[in-house]
Order: sequence, then structure tokens, then C-alpha cells
Amino acid sequence: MTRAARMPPAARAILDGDRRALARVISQVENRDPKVAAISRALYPKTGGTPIIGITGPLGVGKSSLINLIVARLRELDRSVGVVAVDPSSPFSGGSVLGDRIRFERRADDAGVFFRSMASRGEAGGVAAATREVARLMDAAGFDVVLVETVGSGQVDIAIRDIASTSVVVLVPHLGDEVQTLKAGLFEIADVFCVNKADLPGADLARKDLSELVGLGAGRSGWTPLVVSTSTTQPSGVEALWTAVETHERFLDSSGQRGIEERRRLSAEIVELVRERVGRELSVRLDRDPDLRKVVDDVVSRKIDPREAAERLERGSAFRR
Ligand SMILES: Nc1nc2c(ncn2[C@@H]2O[C@H](COP(=O)(O)OP(=O)(O)OP(=O)(O)O)[C@@H](O)[C@H]2O)c(=O)[nH]1
Ligand SMILES: [Mg+2]
Repeated sequence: MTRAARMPPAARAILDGDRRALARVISQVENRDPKVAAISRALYPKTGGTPIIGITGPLGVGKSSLINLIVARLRELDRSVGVVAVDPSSPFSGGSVLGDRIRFERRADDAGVFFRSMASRGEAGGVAAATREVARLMDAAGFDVVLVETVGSGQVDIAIRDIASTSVVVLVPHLGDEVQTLKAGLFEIADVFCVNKADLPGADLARKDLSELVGLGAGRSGWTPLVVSTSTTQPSGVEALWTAVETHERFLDSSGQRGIEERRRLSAEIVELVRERVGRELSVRLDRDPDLRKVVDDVVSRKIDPREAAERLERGSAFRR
């Protein structure tokens, strides 16, 4: 049987641009439906050619508003775009924190745009994996660009750099102390900094401060993050923001970093999948396998410490079938 003949009908439909099939499979991803594995596997060879642009930053800084404007701009240029937003209705807040969050504009009659929000409930690793999966489905579905909105503020960061080829970190003037605490983490992930709400006082200063901070850093792998400012209410700066994104995408190609970065991301994904699988299997066996229960007993009774138990399991056959 050829590979094509083995392609699941849902995968075929996604490749053929069937948006309802795409929506259905995304729901299956959210519901952890085991049928997704075969579909993803069949689609994987068709992926990798689409820029995945992460738009991340603290709650309420204007990420969704910016995405609406970027989408409008891309549609003017006749480029199709898929958007996946991880909804920040986190376990911390028990729901949407801000009453005035911007919804994505419905463009029901435009097949060149596809929006999807995903709940961020559940452990961060699972959300990151599902988000990556959905971005990849959109890639396979043939969109020219995929945008991923995530809330990134240290604790609730979902590792956008393991998903996106370019990461935009959105901030607003007067984040003050927050910026200090965010800084370390955000500098790791930002290819482009966007100071949004530039219509508010302090935007120029914030931009200047950021530019200075960026200039101090050595720059990751030959890239110094670009700093732009935008306002979605005026609106202004959105073209400059998109130009900065494209500049970074071009840098990835001209410097050879694209391949290096992709290899890093995929390695991390493989490690994560093995960790998850081995971890799940091991927990079950620690509970059920009499020999392994004995090892846990020895830790409980303080005969050995957890580290030694782990080493014993590694040396033994616990990780093999
Ligand atoms: N003054 C001003 N307000 C803005 C600007 N951009 C967005 N806002 C407002 O900020 C609020 C939050 O905007 P969103 O686009 O929902 O922000 P977000 O970052 O997607 O929010 P979450 O997804 O909840 O984290 C809304 O009330 C917007 O109208 C801007 O450029 N200037
Ligand atoms: Mg939003």
C-alpha cells in the first residue's frame, strides 16, 4: 500500500483546504483524541514551510488587538493566515480576568483566515503540546503565516520559543517593576519587542529603555532583538511591527539559524514526548510491579533516598520492557 493510500481521510481533507475538517481535528487535539496521532503523522511531511509567529506578553497588553490588525494587513497583501490563541482563563483566575478583552474579528466569509482559541486549563506541558499540534495542523492546511497568541509572564509561560520561528514579546508603557521580573525570561524569548499602547504616556521612554537593554545584551546567535512601538487604537506602528517580524524571518534564512533553531525545537519536542511516555509508564509500574514497589518501600522507610532509587531504576530494567 502506498503512503497516499494510507492517508486518513481527515488528513487528506485538511491538505485539500477543507476548513471544517481542520476545525474538527483541532477539537480532537483539545480532547486528546487518540485518532489525532495518525492524522498528525500523515501530515507531518507537509509541514515546516510556514513561519510560525508567536505573539506573547502579559495579560491585557493588546496581543489580540494587534493580531486583528496584523491579520487585516496580511489579508490586504493577499496572504492567508491561521491564528491560534491560548485563552488565559487560567486556574489562577478561574476565568477571564479582564472584562474588556478583545475578541478576534469574525471573518466568516473569508477562507483565507482561520481563528481558533484554546483553553489553557490543564498542565502547562499539555497546553504547549496541544498548541504546537494546532499550529502544525494550520501549517499543513497551507496557510502562508500562522500566528500564536500566548500569555507569557514567567509563571504561566508556555514556552513559545519551542513553537514559534519568530517570537514577539508585547509590553506596555509603565510595566515598571513587572518588567524587571519579566525581563530575564522575556529577553530569552524575544526576537522582537513591541511596546503597545503607544498612545499612552511613557511609551517613548519605555521604548528607549528597552532599546538600551537590548543593546547591552550580546544578542542571541547573532540577532539583536528589534524594538518597535504600536498603538491599536490610533492605529499606528503595525506595519513596522510586521516588517520587524519579516526581518527576523529573513535573518533566520540568511544566517543559517533557521535550521539550527528548528533542530533545537524538534529535539526538545522529542525529549518531552519521551519524558512524558516513560514517566507515565513508570508511575504505573511503580504502583503495580512488586519489584518496583519494593524500591519505593525502601525510600519510604528511609533505607535509600529518592535519587538512589532513580539510579537503581535506570541501571535496572525499569525503563525497558
Ligand atoms: N489605549 C490603548 N488600549 C489598547 C491598545 N491595544 C489594546 N488596548 C486595550 O487593552 C485591552 C486588552 O486588549 P486585548 O487585545 O484583549 O489584550 P490581550 O493582550 O489580547 O489580552 P489577554 O488575551 O486577555 O491577555 C482592551 O481594552 C483594548 O481595547 C492600545 O494600543 N492603546
Ligand atoms: Mg488576547
